[in-house]
Formats: sequence, C-alpha cells, structure tokens
Amino acid sequence: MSIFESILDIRNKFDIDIQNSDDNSASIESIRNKYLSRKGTVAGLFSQMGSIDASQRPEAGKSLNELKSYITASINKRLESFNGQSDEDSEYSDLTLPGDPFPGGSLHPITLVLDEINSIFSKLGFSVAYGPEVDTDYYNFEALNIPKHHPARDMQDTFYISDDVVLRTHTSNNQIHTMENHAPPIKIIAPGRVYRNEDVSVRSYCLFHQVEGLYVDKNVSMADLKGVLNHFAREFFGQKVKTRFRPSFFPFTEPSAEMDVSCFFCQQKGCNICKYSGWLEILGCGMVDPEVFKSVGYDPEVWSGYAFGMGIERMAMQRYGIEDIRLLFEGDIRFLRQF
Ligand code: 2NL
Repeated sequence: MSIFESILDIRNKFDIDIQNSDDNSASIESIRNKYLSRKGTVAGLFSQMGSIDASQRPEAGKSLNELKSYITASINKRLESFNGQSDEDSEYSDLTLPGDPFPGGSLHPITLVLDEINSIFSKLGFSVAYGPEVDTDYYNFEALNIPKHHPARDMQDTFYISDDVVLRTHTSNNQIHTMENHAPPIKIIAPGRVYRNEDVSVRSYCLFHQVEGLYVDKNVSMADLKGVLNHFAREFFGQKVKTRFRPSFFPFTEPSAEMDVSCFFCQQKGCNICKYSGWLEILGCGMVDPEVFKSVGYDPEVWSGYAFGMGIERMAMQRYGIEDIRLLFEGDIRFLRQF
C-alpha cells in the first residue's frame, strides 16, 4: 500500500470510528488518542516519511497534514455537537463545580422613583389606588370638570379608542372611581401610566408616568396641602431644599398652584437644567373644585379636599442625570444596568 492509499484508508477508518462513537467525551477522547497521540496512527504515518521516495515527500507531507487537520476538526465538531450535555451523566462530570452565574437584574429608574414616592406618602397615611389605563371620556374628562370643548380633549392631545373611550391622560380617573365607591374621608395616591398624543422628542414621550394625590375630609385647607408637599420635597430632594408655590390653573382645582423646588444641580447659582432661574417645577396642586365633588355625589358644603399631580419621568431624569426621555422606554440593557 502506498502512503497515499494508507492515508485514504485511515481517513475511512476514522470516519467509521467517529460515526459509531458514543455521545460522551470519554469515547471521543479515546478516538483522538487512537489517531492523534504520539504513538497514534497519524504519527505512525509521519514516521514512514523518511522511507518514501524524495520526489513524493512534499505531496505526502501535505496529504498527511490535511488528514491530521481533518481528524482534529471532526473530533472538535463532534464534541461541540453535544457540548457536554450528556457529559453531565458521564463519569467525567464534576458535580462539585460551581453552577453558571445567574445575571442579576436591576430596577428601572421609573420604578425606583415611584417606589420612593409611594413610600414617602405611605408613611403619611396615604393608600395606593390603581385604576384602568383605558377609560371613558366621563372618568378622564367630564367628571374632572373638563367640559366638552376644552382644548385638552383635542384629538391632537388625546388618544381616542372610540368617540367615548380614551387612553387616560392623567391618573385622576382613579380618584373619581375611588370617590364613587367610597365615602369620605379619603387619602390616596394614584400612580400609573398615562398617555398623550404628542410628538416624541428628547423632552416628551407619548407615554409617561404620574403620581396624583387626593385627600378629602372636613376642613381641609391649602395650609394642609403645603405642609404635606413641603414634607414630601424635603424627603425626596433632601432636607435643605427650598420650595415655592406659584398660582396656576387646572380645571379640577380651585385655587390651583405649581410647586417649584430650589435647583439641586447649581444650588440656585444658575445652570442650564433650571434655565438660570434657580428653580425646578415639580408638581401641580390645588383645592378640589366643588364641581368634581358634585360629580361623585359628595356635598361640597360638607367636604373639602386637596389634590396634586407630578410627572415621574422628569423627576427620574433630574435625579439620575438622564438627558433623553426616550432612554426610559427603549429597554436597552446597557442603559438599564446602570441603576
Ligand atoms: C400636574 C398637575 C394635578 C390634580 C392633578 C386632581 C384629581 C382630582 C381632583 C382634583 Cl380627582 N385634582 N388632580 C390636581 C392638581 C394638579 O396635576 O402637573 N400633573 C403632572
């Protein structure tokens, strides 16, 4: 048999061996040993090189090297094909080895801020109320004293499911449902997702999160409201924070105000976050409008209340220095891992 015939012969024998081998690394390793070890079949052929005709040597060397690569590659491929699966059952598996590491997750920055707000208000006796994200025009607008032709109802601002059904534009629908189903006193916060039909940009998104608060009892005053919100601001932003209330307007509160906190980036020295005003707008609030009480059947002569609402994205962006709101909705693991 010439060396070329021997190479072909060994290649055929190897093919049969590898095809018939068991699916475990022990039997594959024994084949590797048979063909590729120092005293194996391939090494035996290499040792014949000296005795063959010099003119055939380069060609024979090339074929032998090809055989060696072929066997090595076939063995590796075969090992990969079961990749240790049945290895676990074999005598070679080591049950004392540590398992594969389990990658830990992290909480979304919106969740972190929501949890913190919930915790601050829970300690003040507020319960958490959840409600539907899809609701009727009545619960989203009408009961909140937002009349038929109010600009907030514009198709441009609201996602309509049908003439009468909307994606809620604030979480106030929760409070209306709660007031319909419970007699006062009521002390709740309503966190959740809300929707606005507006162009997506660095600052605004069609979906965002809100926490609203509602307290209804006898003799509730604007001073109670300011006390609770000042406490909230100190807990959330730090004891040194300053607050101010500016008059504002909402259809569902009268009087209405907006609360600013002193800019914690520049300590009111002026920066581009607070647009050199020294103040950051945080929330809107006010005394519940008597019209809202009438829609849920509470007597406005007997009951009084305050309400407030804040956007969570803006607070999360300020807290964590996030410059593009869209990052909060993309689910990019490289972003989320940082929290
Ligand atoms: C804001 C302002 C606000 C309310 C929400 C409210 C709810 C009921 C009755 C009265 Cl049921 N008011 N909610 C009141 C004032 C302001 O939100 O800027 N939110 C992001």
